[in-house]
Amino acid sequence: VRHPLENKWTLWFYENKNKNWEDNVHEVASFDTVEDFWCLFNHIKPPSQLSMNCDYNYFKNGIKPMWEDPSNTKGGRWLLQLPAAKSNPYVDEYWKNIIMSIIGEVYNEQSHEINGAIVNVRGKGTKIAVWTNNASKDNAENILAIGKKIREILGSQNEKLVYESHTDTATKVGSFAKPAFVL
Ligand code: M7G
Repeated sequence: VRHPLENKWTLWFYENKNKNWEDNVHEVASFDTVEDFWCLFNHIKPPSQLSMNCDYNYFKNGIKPMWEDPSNTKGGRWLLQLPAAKSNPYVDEYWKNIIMSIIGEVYNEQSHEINGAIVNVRGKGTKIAVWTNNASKDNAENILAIGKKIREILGSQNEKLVYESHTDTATKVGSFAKPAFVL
């Protein structure tokens, strides 16, 4: 018996091969049942064992994990910045719980605003982000509801969460964009 998911999802993998950023991002596999998700998820390394400068991207099928995708151009991300994965006992757990939350559609009326989630494994630290499709200030209520749900999913560690629009991220100077919201 297979349990269908509300949406079909695609895993993309980023590996730095000194090409254009876009050419380093590759589609790996898609799934639309709980069983196929676990088969894939359990088959690949968790973030803590991934090589430096790699990303996993889980996005709704049809949405590319890039600012330029029409579903992302007006969107943004809830961002969790953590110490480097190898030294952080929470990274894999957080990542698993975040992915389960998006494919399980736990975001209530805001579920349709969720486009995907990304983990960036970097020397300076690991980033986990949930990408949403509407970063407009008018949408603050929904953005904050999603952020609070993410906080719930992460549990009691009280990690800092910041929301940035992709426009701000793409045009930032230095390491950080000015966050639109902080939780
Ligand atoms: P990152 O990999 O998200 O984070 O962005 P990092 O700085 O911790 O490594 C690194 C760089 O990759 C950005 O400054 C961009 O040059 C490029 N890049 C990242 N993303 C998510 C995109 C994207 O969606 N579109 C394009 N064109 N470039 C991107």
